[in-house]
Amino acid sequence: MERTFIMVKPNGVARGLVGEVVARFERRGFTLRGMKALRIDRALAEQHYAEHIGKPFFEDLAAFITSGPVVAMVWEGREAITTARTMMGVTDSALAAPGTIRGDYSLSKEENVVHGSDGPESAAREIGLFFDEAELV
Ligand code: IDP
Ligand code: MG
Repeated sequence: MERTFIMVKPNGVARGLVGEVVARFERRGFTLRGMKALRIDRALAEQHYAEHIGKPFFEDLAAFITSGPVVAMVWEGREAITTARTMMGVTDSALAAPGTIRGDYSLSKEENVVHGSDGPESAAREIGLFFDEAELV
């Protein structure tokens, strides 16, 4: 069994899409191990998106991700990381396939509703960034 870090971004929370995202992971068969609503501050944004610091879109990304509450989750299941990325769709929502979260709920490259870890190392790092071990069931 594998764990992945999934987050509903500020536009997804503001638009009332938390339940929609949760329902998809539940119905797919994943087990919810942790969940919290929080407001990301600048320092956490820089840690979470460390790989993107210095890229042209980083300042807009940091402003967006700190703009309102997010919902952070840990989901567990077989091939969780890859399967979650498939369920989310590609980064640019306009290109994301219908039936994916981004492909069903966004047209934006930046405000693309959800974040999901892209590999085992980032999953472990991101889970540790947002959750204490005691917060995971
Ligand atoms: P991912 O979320 O699909 O893993 P990443 O390349 O890791 O995509 O980028 C992180 C986030 O940064 C994206 O989800 C999106 O919100 C934003 N982003 C990525 N590329 C661009 C861009 O070219 N313009 C604006 N925002 C971008
Ligand atoms: Mg990424």
